[in-house]
Amino acid sequence: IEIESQWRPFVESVQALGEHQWQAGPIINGVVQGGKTEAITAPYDRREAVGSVDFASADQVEQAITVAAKAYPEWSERSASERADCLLRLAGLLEANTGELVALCHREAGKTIQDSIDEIREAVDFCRFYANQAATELAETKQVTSFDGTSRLLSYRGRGVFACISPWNFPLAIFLGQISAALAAGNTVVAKPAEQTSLIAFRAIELMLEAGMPAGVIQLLPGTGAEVGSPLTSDPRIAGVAFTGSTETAQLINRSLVARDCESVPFIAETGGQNAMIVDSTALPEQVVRDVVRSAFASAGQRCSALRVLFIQEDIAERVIGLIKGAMAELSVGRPEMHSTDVGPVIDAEAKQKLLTHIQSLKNQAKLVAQAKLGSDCQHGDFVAPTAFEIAGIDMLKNENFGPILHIVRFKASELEQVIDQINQTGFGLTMGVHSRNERTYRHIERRARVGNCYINRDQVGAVVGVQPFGGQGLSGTGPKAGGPHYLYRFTQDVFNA
Ligand code: TXE
Repeated sequence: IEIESQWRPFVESVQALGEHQWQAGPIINGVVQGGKTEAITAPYDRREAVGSVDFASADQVEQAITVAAKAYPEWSERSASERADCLLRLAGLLEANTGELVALCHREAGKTIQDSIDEIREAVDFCRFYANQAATELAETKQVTSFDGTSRLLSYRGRGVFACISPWNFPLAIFLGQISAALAAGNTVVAKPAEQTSLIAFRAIELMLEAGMPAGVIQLLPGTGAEVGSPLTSDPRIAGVAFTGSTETAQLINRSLVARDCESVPFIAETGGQNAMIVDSTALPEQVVRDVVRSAFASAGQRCSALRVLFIQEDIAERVIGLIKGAMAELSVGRPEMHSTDVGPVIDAEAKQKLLTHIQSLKNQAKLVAQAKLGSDCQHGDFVAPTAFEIAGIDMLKNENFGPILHIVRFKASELEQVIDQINQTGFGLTMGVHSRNERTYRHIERRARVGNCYINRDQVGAVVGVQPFGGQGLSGTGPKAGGPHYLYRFTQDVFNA
């Protein structure tokens, strides 16, 4: 009852905006521009129109960078607290418009109401966190004394125009997380949201302008990676790139920066994972299953932190797998605004096809453990039934499978070190989970795991701005962690004065 009453206002705003159509396009110097129009439909029912977006052209990429470059000197000269004030006002406006943003996030990205609420809250937290950090830490001038006794004053400045490129799976939180850090640090920004979620990004930039952000400081370029992202990141006037998305795209961008001999251009990348959980025989099976189901299938498995490969010690494997089967039979897959829905749609038909192809190929090579049933309301949307397979080893998986698919591997107690080695050898290093009641075991695994975030005896889906910073290593990202104490500094340069 309590949860229902928390949800009610948001469900009501989704219903009130039921037929509403949103429009979006490039925003350059505060003016909305036209472009090639794309229709947006809801992932849970492709018959339902959500609105339309105009994608930016190559000329508009050029213009947006010119405007942002011109606005940089004035913005970077402003005090950190003035810059922070704009972001704090934005945070207030996001809160005031949560109902609309939840509706938009739900309809455009297909997120459940709870995921949509969490999304808006995280975006608000990012804006406040970087604004407050800038207003306190970047406002100070520090005295630095070198080994020969000479003193210098150290202050921080922005770098210039930052390109911020974001994914669809956190269409507001990651989008505004990158932008708010870049702006708070004194840069101007050209932002390219994921092509699937341009509407919510557009609405956020409208609110940012309403909050008093100067028009030259933030430019929005909806469009595809090839047509907008690539020319944007390869423009020599770009002083830094913040990117969140797949490892493949990050590698492409990195190659183009290296080809331009741009080692001095910071490339802040947060990318994919092949996240594992290790369960030993001392773990509590019921708790393991609750956390496994949430880690693998929450948000339809479309979280970068989501569990992909579950390693279970042989002795309790039968019991845990039996419970997983039972839990998956209970999963409700369907329209995301329903309170009873556990798993909503995936983002689009292409993602669905990729996942179905993976499921089909594993059916020939591995043992199908369980597959949840699709609800009767799934036929017009991009739904993938949560599926679990038992596989021979993690090396069978070459890519990240970004959806509700769980792979299970059994291991013997004597093989624990090899299991950790195999996980580390994937080259990814985003999240890992451990379930064990033996403190020596879980501390040992935690020490050996080459991952950004290790979760012990809990689910594997958490990032909390300022409290539990998030980010990976290796193929999963360049660090430092978003929402942590060092992230903001990657957007600054040190300035020393005598
Ligand atoms: O990525 P894509 P998606 C990861 C997650 C998964 C991915 C999902 O693990 O791998 O993000 O996002 C643009 N030049 N994380 O499918 O396709 C593209 O248009 C420049 C990790 O959207 O790589 C979009 O705006 N840009 C995570 C963005 O790149 C290009 C948290 C991402 O697209 C481009 C969340 C190009 N050549 C998701 N091609 C973490 N580690 O924190 C595409 N784009």
